[in-house]
Amino acid sequence: MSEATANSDVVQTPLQKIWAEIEDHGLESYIAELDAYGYTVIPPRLATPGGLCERLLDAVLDVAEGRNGVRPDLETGSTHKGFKGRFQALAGDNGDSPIGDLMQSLLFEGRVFEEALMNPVLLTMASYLCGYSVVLSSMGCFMKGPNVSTFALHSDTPLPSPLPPHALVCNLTYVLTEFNRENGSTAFVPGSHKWCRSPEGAERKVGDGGNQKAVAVECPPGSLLCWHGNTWHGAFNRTAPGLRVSIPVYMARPYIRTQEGLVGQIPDEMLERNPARFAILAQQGIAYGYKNQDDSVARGLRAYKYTKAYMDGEAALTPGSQSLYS
Ligand SMILES: O=C(O)CCC(=O)C(=O)O
Ligand SMILES: [Fe+2]
Repeated sequence: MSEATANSDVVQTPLQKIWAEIEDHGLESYIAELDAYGYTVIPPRLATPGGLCERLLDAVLDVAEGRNGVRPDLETGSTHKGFKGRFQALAGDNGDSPIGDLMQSLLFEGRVFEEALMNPVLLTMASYLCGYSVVLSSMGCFMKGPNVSTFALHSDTPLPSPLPPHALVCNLTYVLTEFNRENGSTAFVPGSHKWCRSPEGAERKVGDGGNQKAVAVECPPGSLLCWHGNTWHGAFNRTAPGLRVSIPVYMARPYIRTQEGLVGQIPDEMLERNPARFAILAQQGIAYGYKNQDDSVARGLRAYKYTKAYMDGEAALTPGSQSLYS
């Protein structure tokens, strides 16, 4: 690090801290790729050590069995072939769900999902893209069997175009089964995060006769697929037997409307067993969204309590620093 970047009078503490984290985890080349192309794949050895991928896969298979009453068939995909489910309306006459089954609100389904959220590599990528005040917007699971419908290209930024160049949201997806085109992997348009707009009309189509700039991502189970919220992406349909399973951890800056509404929903024991940052990630630092006067006071006090605990903890780690909370 140069003399200037080591000096907190010159470079803000959050920038110094995020760079130190990137170096600690050996993520420099993935950050470069993310900046250049709008997405990157972090390999399993860095993204999911300690059997995290296998434990997440087991856990989502259990959730699927619990919610749908049938154990998913990973080998043949027969349980999810041509799945329509609640996506009947989207599917059209000859179509099926472009994303298979979508199981939402996983954070409450077991400790392994808390671990997935607190994964230091995932948090480094999220903090780099959306700041240290980033929150969880949603954590769900896509479970897709053989299907015919491709998933149209879109950006994840929940705003009309033009989009700001910095990431308001980011997507950090745990890849739990092999991703390639035949397996229905995610499609990306490299560099599209710099265009600051969402795709429209014919440029949204994935697959034959579709957007020729869309490429299939290829990576092994256990990878973490990370993208800037503006990056154009969708998915190829799955032509191979079996299931494609992934957990998108969708994160947002705290002033962006989130998919899940977690304020007041997190049990105290879950907050107590996790570090102070967990409460911030779980939206407990957000005061907006109150229902009445009493709720506005309660939410304000709760937000102050959890934000202070997080900031005090960070300040103790780096005495004399400027606020990391940006
Ligand atoms: O199904 C896919 O691979 C794309 C998922 C997606 O669009 C998302 O998680 O935002
Ligand atoms: Fe998306």
